[in-house]
Amino acid sequence: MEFQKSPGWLDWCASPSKPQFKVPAGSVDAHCHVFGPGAQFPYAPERKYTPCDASKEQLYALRDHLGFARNVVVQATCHGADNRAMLDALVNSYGKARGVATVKRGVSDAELQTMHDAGVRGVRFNFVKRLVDFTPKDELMEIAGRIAKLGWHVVIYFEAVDLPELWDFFTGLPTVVVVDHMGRPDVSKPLDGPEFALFEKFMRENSNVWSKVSCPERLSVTGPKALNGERNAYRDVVPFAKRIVETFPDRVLWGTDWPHPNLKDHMPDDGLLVDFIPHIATTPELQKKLLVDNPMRLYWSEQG
Ligand code: 0GY
Repeated sequence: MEFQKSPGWLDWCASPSKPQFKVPAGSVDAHCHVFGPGAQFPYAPERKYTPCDASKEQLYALRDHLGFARNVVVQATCHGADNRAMLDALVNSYGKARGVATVKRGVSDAELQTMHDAGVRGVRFNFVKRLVDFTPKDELMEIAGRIAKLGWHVVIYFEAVDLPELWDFFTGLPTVVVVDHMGRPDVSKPLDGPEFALFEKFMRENSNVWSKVSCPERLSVTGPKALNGERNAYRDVVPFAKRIVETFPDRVLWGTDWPHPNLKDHMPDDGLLVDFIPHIATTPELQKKLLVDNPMRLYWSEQG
């Protein structure tokens, strides 16, 4: 099938630089996606955007280029609950990729088991209104109860302003809960203001809640952008991510978010994005927890 990219779509960076920061051996890119290719794995009819293709081969070439050892491939909303492209990436990764799926209430136990065997270890519940249609919370809670039995976790994606309304649902989830991109804080607001304080309270009071300290390119207001050799990019996001890494060092993950869906302003150089890491995890100990120990515990626990 032929697909037309959404107007203004920004393609991923085809020739990223080599990061100056050498990630520790065995590092995991714990948030990335594959898109199609559309001709092989068509985009979902209910999608809110049509991306450029971004194949498993291209993802794994980036992994090697950046010095990572493993990936966690998160189902992208442009594929809806059709997990075939993500599963195909997992089963062709030689065990170096795990996945996070999107499932509906109708999914069978056999389908869940097949996903588990392929390497899926979580489901994603998305509350970002521009990306997905509403799914009733009782359906999500029912899914959470079923996947908990497989030892999976729930990944949640939401905007900071929606946390108060979603709080009771999130704190009622029976699994580990992983927040995408720190719950999308507005980094133009104070670090110690009420909005980010609520997110810290969410993590502090709920020891099953983890956070990805990813996506500075999405959260940054004043940059500078990870382009043209800038190795100290997105400085306005650094205090937020650094605070979470230092307060909850055993419950943080990092990912590239390649191929960076829906960026409107610029497409980062992924090598320079990796150079963001030592600004938020400033010691070798914190870097190893963030990039190796934590993701291995969550996604490759059988190797622990
Ligand atoms: C991200 C962020 C976005 C998109 C998706 O699955 C998706 O379509 O997650 C976004 O547009 O903010 O984490 O990749």
